Amino acid sequence: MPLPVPVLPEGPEGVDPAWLPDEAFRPIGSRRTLIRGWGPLARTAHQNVAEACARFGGRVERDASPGPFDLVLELTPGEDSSEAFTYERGHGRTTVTSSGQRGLLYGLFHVVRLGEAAFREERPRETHRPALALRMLDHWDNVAVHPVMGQVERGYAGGSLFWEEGRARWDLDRVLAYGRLLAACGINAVAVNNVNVHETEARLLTDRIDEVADVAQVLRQYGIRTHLSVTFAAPMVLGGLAGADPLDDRVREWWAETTAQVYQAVPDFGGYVVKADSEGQPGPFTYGRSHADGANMLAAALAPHVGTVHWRAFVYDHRQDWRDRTTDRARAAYDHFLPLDGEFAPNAVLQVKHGPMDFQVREPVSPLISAMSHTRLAVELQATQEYTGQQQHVCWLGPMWSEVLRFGSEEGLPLEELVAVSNVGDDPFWTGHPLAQANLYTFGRLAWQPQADPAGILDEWIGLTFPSAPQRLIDGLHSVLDGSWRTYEKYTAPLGVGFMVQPGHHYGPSVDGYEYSPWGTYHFADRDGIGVDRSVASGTGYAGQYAKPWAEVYESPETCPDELLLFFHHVPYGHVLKSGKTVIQHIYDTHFEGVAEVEEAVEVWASLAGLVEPGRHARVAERYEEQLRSAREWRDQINSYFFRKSGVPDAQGRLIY
Ligand code: GCV
Repeated sequence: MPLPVPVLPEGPEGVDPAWLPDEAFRPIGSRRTLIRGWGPLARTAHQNVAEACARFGGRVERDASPGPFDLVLELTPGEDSSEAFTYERGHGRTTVTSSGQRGLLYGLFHVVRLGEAAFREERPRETHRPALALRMLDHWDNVAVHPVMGQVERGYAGGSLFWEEGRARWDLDRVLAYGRLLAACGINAVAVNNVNVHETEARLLTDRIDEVADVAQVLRQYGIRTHLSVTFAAPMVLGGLAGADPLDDRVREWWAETTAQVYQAVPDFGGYVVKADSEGQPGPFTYGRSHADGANMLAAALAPHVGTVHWRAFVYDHRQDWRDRTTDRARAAYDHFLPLDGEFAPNAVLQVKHGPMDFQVREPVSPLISAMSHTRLAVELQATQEYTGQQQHVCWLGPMWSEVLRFGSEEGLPLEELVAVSNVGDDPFWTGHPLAQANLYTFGRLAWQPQADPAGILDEWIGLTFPSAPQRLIDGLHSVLDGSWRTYEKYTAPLGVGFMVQPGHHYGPSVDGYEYSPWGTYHFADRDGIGVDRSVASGTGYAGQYAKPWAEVYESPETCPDELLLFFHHVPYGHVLKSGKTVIQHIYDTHFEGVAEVEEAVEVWASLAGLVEPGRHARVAERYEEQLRSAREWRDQINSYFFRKSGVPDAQGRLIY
């Protein structure tokens, strides 16, 4: 029985279509498509094609309709949960097949990405499948507006997409549009609330689970499973128990019953995300239990429902004294978790930040990731630009993430899952800075294929977001985005030292902002030199947490890569880098260069006026003004600080205040 041609719910007014403008669907919408097979996501695929056809004059048919067809999307017998699809073009027809609902939808978006080429270029059958099973976004969204952090912790794109006026949004059209964008870059899971779980948000687990169900019901239409951040203390704060000891039977029963109720409300619920014994959040240490005990208790509650617990490894001492040179925050995750390797339940995933500190512009890859060979791992990236310009600055993170994912060996990191902290809010451009959308898209595509060339993904994003753009626009967009991470690195903290930011909000320079704080974030600059000695021979021993050859490479200033030198070593300002420059001259040069690169990008952007839709152009131009101001401030503060400390003048005699 053919379905009536449905029309997608009206898109939310005034919202940027990001990488799915109507125009991206023209090649499909102006042709004849056949969809074979039934199911919820086949229906979603049908809706998308039908909407495009209504706009561009093509037709979409179901099942047994007579041909000919330009495009056939077909569900084949087999594994229903498959995300893989085949693609081929021959005899005047493009065919996508999958045995899975998600696979079919991903196949459709593959055709959208190819555009006209999907109907012109002959292609033998090829199979596409994601390298990583879980590709998840964590939203640090609060339901209630937090007095210090606002609604979205470290959010730079307005309020929450999910929560409004203290509850789940009544109108979830925007969430549906979000689900569509995410599916189009391959993301299949979303955690809908902050890992710092406050009082109101704790209740999403129990008496407010229906609100989570509302959101899940919408995301499900695009193959996205919903996860929830929960507080380890939930049995006390919600269940009235005296404690939350993970080995106490009453506590375990409470979690088992509560979890069963969650699945009543959300049958395809993905599982829990937990930040425990970290930055003041409750955890198993209170009861003398280990992180494995804590994670396994939740894993046991989730196992009957095939759910997963994501247990975060971001555990460190945040009450340190800067005089204490033996405690090193960079060591903490490895020291805490390596002894537990092999102790985690099969449905417990350890979620590890990509670097050992906290999403700085440059960090080495966390040694824990390669070390936990008997534990399921997810690597956590940060799309929200907490330390990389807060979506005021253009900082496309594709190259950084790609370096992380390719670290160590030909195959890259041993991973099953990739997570990023979302950079999206209720801003009309989704990410505040319209060009920050490229980070979200790149994350999804890298999670699908971690070995992909990030510059190719960037071009894909440009092609989708600006279909039929003239070459000048394509080149301009590519040039302002492609090198922007390195530009940002140049004008901010040098050579792998981090945290030279304003305390609290983390925007803008403050060289000593975190230098005497309890957070374990020091650069130890004095009149003679700068950097943290993390060698085994004379420092904290962190370099020894790596396997060979990295332990040796990082151990000595002679072999340590320049860009991480100050992360691993304390050296004099006159130390000569592999580049041939001294550390102090490198600091001056990169800071002048970084600002010059921003000035150039500002000009490129100005030259694109008229080629970009005016609202979007104006938003980016306004952000560039702030980026330039801020980059100059960074340059001057960093240069003056180190000129004063070292007493060494700039070899080129440029203006240093
Ligand atoms: C959600 C950093 C951020 C915090 C964040 C924390 C984490 O410390 O500044 O806002 O809390 O990381 O990842 O848990």
